[in-house]
Amino acid sequence: MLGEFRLWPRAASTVAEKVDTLYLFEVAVTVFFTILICALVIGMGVIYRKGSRAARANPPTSKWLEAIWATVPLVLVMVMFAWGAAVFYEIKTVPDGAMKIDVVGKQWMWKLQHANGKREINELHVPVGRPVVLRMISDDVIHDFYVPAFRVKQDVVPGRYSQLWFEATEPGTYHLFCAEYCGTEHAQMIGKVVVMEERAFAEWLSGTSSDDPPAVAGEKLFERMRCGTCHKQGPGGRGPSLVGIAGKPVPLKGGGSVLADANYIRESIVRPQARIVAGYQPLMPAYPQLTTEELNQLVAYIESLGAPGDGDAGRSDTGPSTPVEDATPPDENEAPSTEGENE
Ligand code: HEC
Ligand SMILES: [Cu+2]
Repeated sequence: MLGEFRLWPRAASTVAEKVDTLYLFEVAVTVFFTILICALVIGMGVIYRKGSRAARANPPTSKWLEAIWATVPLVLVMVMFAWGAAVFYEIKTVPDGAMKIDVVGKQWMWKLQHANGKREINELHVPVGRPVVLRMISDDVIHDFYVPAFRVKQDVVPGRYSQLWFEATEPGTYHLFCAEYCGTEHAQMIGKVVVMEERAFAEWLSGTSSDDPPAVAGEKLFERMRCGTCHKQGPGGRGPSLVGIAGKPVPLKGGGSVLADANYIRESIVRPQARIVAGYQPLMPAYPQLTTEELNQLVAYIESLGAPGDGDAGRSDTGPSTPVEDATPPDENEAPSTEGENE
């Protein structure tokens, strides 16, 4: 609960205990060697103090002793490395079908939006026992989304999406902090994560919301900005069709290709000249007037255009990326399904 004094934050996510176990192991190893080394330094200091009668002739030399004190630390450090890498990999790998939530950090608040359009400020409601993935971006300076009880923390930077996933294991209310100093009111940039039972969450989520889902808002914006004058749904436009590009490799002018993840799509709108699609002219104007949220909406809309499966591929920017050689050919039988996962 908030406000209660504890030495250790509650462990309320699937990774929390794993992080704690690793952390305790490292603390235990450190404490053990600190005590051992201090004891030896003090003990030897006393035994061999000036004027003591300790035998000083023939100091013992042993190759075995040296081998041991080189090998034991090496093994311990390699265990920490392998164990740490395994836990890190788990924290960084978003499970399939995770529930998607948009996060915008700005001085000095967290703005969140669920896939059905419902918005929250400084408060995030999530269901228990279900993986949730946050797609985060900053409106201004670097912030950092930190939920101690979940043992997850991720920088939220301007101009680029980062992501964070967790699965809460216990209903309750948990602290949310900005963990990157971000200006005068950084200390006020706090909030809470409310973990609810699935049923209560569904009820909460379906409660009144006057906002369109991001993808729908994005479609309206796409029309208002007249993006469709160049981007037709089929071939023949001055710009490429955007249907089904999300999560697929896009061939670039001058060779090579790039995975059309959220960051690429966003960049294509903000700085169209940065990377030009093969076979097209650099005709697209930049859109510096679009706000962070509008860009999120356009990205969500483009991802929803015939995205494979639940569109997850387009949203994972740190997960295992698809090597270009493995790319599915465009004629593969892949019915453009709607976002089945979130509703
Ligand atoms: C004047 C025509 C024109 C307009 C208007 C236009 N685009 Fe483009 N767009 C292009 C062209 C040409 C390309 C391909 C060349 C390039 O990469 O810049 C492109 C590329 C893109 C890409 C990358 C596509 C890919 O296959 O990798 C995205 C995403 C995109 N545009 C989104 C938009 C959005 C969103 C808008 C409206 C806010 C918009 N465009 C308005 C001409 C246009
Ligand atoms: Cu901040």
